[in-house]
Amino acid sequence: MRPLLALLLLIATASLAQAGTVFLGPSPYLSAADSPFDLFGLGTTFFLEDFEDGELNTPGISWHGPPGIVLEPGTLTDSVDGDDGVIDGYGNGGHSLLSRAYQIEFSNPPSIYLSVGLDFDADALGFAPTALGFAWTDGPGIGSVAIHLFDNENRLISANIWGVPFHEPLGDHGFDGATMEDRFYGVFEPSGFRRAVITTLTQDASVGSFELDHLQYGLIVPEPSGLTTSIFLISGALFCVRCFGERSKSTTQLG
Ligand SMILES: [Ca+2]
Ligand SMILES: [Ca+2]
Ligand SMILES: [Ca+2]
Ligand SMILES: [Ca+2]
Repeated sequence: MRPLLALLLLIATASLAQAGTVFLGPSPYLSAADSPFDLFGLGTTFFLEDFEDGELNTPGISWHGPPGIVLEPGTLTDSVDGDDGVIDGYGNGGHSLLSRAYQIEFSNPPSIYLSVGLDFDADALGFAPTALGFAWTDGPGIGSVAIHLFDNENRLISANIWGVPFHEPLGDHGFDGATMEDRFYGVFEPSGFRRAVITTLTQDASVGSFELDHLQYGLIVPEPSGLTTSIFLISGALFCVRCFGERSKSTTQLG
């Protein structure tokens, strides 16, 4: 097995056994209404960056590594469907984020890792975020999606790979902004995190980036009883390690 992939699988498997961590998705996502997080109200403990103002500028978040490129509305842009005002199967009229980080492993065939790195400022936020999600909107037709979370000492604390690496149906093999294949991925990590890396894994050498949208993150507080407060609107379409009872009081701010 390829060394980098083996490492990714090892840490993903280890983290799945970690108590309290919940991975969410993939689930269809056409607007913020499809988020499994409780988005009630706009506030101070949860944020959603939809890139519609052309920038990554919601509170307490910045690039780690190469900044992504915010795509303006256009024929190749694959925003979340509802951002252009109408859910019609296309996201061309909105803005999305295009990844820039690219790593290739020269196996046969070569393995390609496309990623977006994000830092979270706990001082600015007033807390270390415990929840992260996003909508994957475009990229290779065959591949997988991964999230890796790190603490304030840059130690990996949880990770997951959705799908069989390099073999899972992922994109729609088109570049026209269609939204049928758009999917939400997310994680609840009760210990809090300071950095996240979102990766698309593929062996399709013709694809050098992927698009995401609706980055969402914030504070979810476990209950004193030890049962984690559920801030997720659990649906049958969501994959979860553990399902919980109540909804949180977290609030959301569109960016
Ligand atoms: Ca639309
Ligand atoms: Ca958007
Ligand atoms: Ca799409
Ligand atoms: Ca913004």
